[in-house]
Amino acid sequence: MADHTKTNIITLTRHVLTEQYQHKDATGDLTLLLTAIQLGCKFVESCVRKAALVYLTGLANQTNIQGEDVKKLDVLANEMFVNALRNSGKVSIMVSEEIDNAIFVEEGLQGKYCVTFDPLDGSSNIDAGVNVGTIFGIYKLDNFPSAELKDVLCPGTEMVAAGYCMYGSSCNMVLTTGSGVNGYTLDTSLGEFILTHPNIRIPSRAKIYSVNEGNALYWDDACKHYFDSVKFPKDPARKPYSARYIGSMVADIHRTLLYGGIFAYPADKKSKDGKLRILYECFPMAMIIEQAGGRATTGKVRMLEVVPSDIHARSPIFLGSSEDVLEVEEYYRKYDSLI
Ligand code: P6P
Repeated sequence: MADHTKTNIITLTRHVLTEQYQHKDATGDLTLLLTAIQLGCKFVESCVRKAALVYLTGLANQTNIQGEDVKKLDVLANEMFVNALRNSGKVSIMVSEEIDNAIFVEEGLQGKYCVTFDPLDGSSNIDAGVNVGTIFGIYKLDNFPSAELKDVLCPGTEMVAAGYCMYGSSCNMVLTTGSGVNGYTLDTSLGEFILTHPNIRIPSRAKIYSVNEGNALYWDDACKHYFDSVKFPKDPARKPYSARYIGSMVADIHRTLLYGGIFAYPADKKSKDGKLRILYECFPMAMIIEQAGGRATTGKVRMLEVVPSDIHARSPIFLGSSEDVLEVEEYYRKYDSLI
């Protein structure tokens, strides 16, 4: 039998359609929405790729709601995703890390989905050539065409899909539509995301911890004792964990998903709710990790069961290999502390 692998290419669109057809009520709308997201990611990939060459990495002399200096690439990425999602005709509400308020799409272009996204997470690392990424979560409106803020201020368990696109040595999209996690690599010659990592499963445990230890002075007791337990194991048979922290969430999560271990951005005395935003950082990554067989917690409760108080609300988060995250939960039960 001839090898047709090279001509039997499974693109992201074909793969999602195959999954969609397994749902009797599928209309193809999610597939078309994901096509718009793919366009945004391809655009951002091309900009990040040449950022240094066209001086796109300089500050845009603006600040976003987070009070962070906004780099030009952030502005470009945000505009691209807003336009692509609006013109897909499949979205009624958008929440962007770069925009203070939710965007309600005008009549005539409304669709039955809500999309939360961080168009370019980790952008402060761009000048150093560190991997950055786009993170997104997708909700389905229960009462379309009615669309209200409460449709996105709900638990992460309501998401129907979540994903990220990492811009690095290659461009990798990781996506779940609720039936497992798949990875796709952008073939720039075809302009298509190709299925390269089918059915990703996270190891149940791995000796890697990923946290910004520069905040250790401010951690609560549970956090301090947990990380001490993996750095200075009491059991002589257990080796210390390795430290891996990039400071770009998409890159740290991608490594955690593939290699296992634990990623954390805990609450601390400086930031009582932690730093990462629930709707477009914590929830999408928590859904991906759970769909790959891992766990995601605030320390006290399942991450996906949190109800955000506002669209830019933050939360502490620990996620990764199930056995490692279960140990964190034990420490929080034992020390019952959250700043
Ligand atoms: P820190 C990037 O700014 C980001 O939002 C995430 O991508 C990353 O995980 C985190 O902040 C890093 O924060 O305080 O460790 O620099």
